Amino acid sequence: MAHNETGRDPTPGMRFSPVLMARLEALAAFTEVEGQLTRRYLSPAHVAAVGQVEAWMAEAGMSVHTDPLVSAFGRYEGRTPGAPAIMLGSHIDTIVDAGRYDGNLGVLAAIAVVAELSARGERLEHAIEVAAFGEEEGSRFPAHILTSSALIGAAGPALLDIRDADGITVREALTRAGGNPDAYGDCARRKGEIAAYLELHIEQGPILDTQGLALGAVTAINGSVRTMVSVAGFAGHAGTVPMGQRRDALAAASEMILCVERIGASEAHLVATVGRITALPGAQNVIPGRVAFTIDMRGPSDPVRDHAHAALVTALKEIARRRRVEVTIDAYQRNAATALHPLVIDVVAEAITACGQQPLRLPSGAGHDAGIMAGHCPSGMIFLRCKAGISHNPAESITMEDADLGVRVLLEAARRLDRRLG
Ligand code: HGY
Ligand code: MN
Ligand code: MN
Repeated sequence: MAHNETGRDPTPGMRFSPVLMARLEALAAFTEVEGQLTRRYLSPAHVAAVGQVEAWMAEAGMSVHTDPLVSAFGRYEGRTPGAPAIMLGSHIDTIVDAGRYDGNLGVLAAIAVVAELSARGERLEHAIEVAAFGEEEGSRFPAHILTSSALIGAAGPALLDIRDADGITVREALTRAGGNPDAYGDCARRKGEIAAYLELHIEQGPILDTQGLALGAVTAINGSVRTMVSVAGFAGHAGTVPMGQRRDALAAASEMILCVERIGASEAHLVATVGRITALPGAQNVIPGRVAFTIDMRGPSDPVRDHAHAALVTALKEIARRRRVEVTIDAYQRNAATALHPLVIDVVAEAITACGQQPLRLPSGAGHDAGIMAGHCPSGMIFLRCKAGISHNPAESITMEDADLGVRVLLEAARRLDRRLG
């Protein structure tokens, strides 16, 4: 893209997205399940995708390395080798039966930005690093935004003992995937190595699409608390135990789940979701004795969210008492609501304007690696419109035109950040 002092793009046209969209399709083939995109952290599909992303990084002129937790990094030096980097990143792990763009778009668009700089022989003051994080979703291990947390030094040895649904530990999975579990501490970057972090990501909500806008400057990321609830009743014969004598764990959990929905709807901007449930022994003719389900509660205000979560815990315990079942409630991961950096937000808004679009400033209901990086360096996000806000669904979609705009704005923002960070 030709670049002039006004920062306005004199050559509108889809310069980047034909390759970008083709690569997003190609990357979607790295899946655990034929016919859908499921690429959980450290699966063979994820490890193969890391290899493909690193090949594209190298092709774009970057030096490449894989860290001990199997995140991929590409580095494009600035005018002075070894200079602090502007990191452009996102994640390449996915949920089960995912769309193509959640996470993957940000990583491949960042590679397109470096390819453009490289093709033009353009060097910035700062290096550019591209990060392809893993286990952002937490769809394999109950520990989301895991590898970006390790990058900022927030991971401890306990992470290696976390188990997936099959009982495999992070340590075992890393060893199988060619990672280096005992060197997880080496993932941590020193303060100052990364001057800023910027992530292009689909909005995963309907605001941009509803307002007919392509891009947004993200102001904050909602905080979340992830909880595992276990209900213990008493298994029995479905045909013989009178209804009044049952301690039915699934019926109790069902009443609890409706309570999650009621309390989630009790505050503006608060949301609460039960995404997964297991009922054992799971036979048609047995009264369920044990049930486990997840709760994902989020909101822009930590105090409001925590107050709602406390009310929910009280309500679940009351339901358990009344139904004579045992309940254990493990709030295993909390992430604070995070404001993104004012300078980065402004630069993103300016870059959107420079690319001929109206910048909307908006918060993110979804969690992102940027929420972790914000604790380490000035961080921000560019949201790209996705059709009807659909995400965490294979129907997730973006247009070729918007994808091209996304790369151009990411490139423009990187150039502007380079000048503004000093
Ligand atoms: O769950 C989230 O908000 C993100 O998609 N990991
Ligand atoms: Mn996601
Ligand atoms: Mn994501």
